[in-house]
Amino acid sequence: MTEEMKLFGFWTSPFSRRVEVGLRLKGIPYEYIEEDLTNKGPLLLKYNPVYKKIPVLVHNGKPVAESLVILEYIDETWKGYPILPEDPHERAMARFWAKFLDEKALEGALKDKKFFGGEKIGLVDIVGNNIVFWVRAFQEVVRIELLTAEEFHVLFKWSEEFVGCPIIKGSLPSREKIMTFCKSRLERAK
Ligand SMILES: N[C@@H](CCC(=O)N[C@@H](CS)C(=O)NCC(=O)O)C(=O)O
Repeated sequence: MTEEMKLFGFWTSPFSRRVEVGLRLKGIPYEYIEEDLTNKGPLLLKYNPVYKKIPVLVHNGKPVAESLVILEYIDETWKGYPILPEDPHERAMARFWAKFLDEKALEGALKDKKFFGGEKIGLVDIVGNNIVFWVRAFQEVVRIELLTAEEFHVLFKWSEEFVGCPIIKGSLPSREKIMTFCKSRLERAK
């Protein structure tokens, strides 16, 4: 059976980016549909009537909403490239830190590992992509350094490894697009 995979997202959203990274790591082809969040389409409202938010993944007509739920769905449906560890306790820890990262970022969970997922990118790395993505862009635009190699060397090293990954690189908007967006936001805030 041919799989039909549609992702409703928005280009600045780190939440839809999480899903794109997950799909790319698994090698699953998908159709990306950019949603106008100022004028939400009938399909988004139909597929996510509770939150009316992107991302929504629609697999063979069946919608799944909420980025963390979608990542787990992807991981359970396609076995290649596991996003969550196999061991139940390690899985619980990955879920704990992923949830924690949704609110705060910290170096403790990383310790001396290359990625939160160990040697490979896993759930927590995917969830943490918004740190890399936005902190680095904004700090460049406002010319202040929040995530510096000196102060946060563990996180900094991780962010370098993460953005350096070909699959991650391919799923991020261009630097130019990010910079233009950050600058316009900054101007609006002034
Ligand atoms: N908890 C959600 C958050 C998703 C979210 O905040 N999406 C935003 C875009 S970044 C959205 O759709 N906003 C539209 C709205 O709030 O009306 C997830 O992890 O998927």
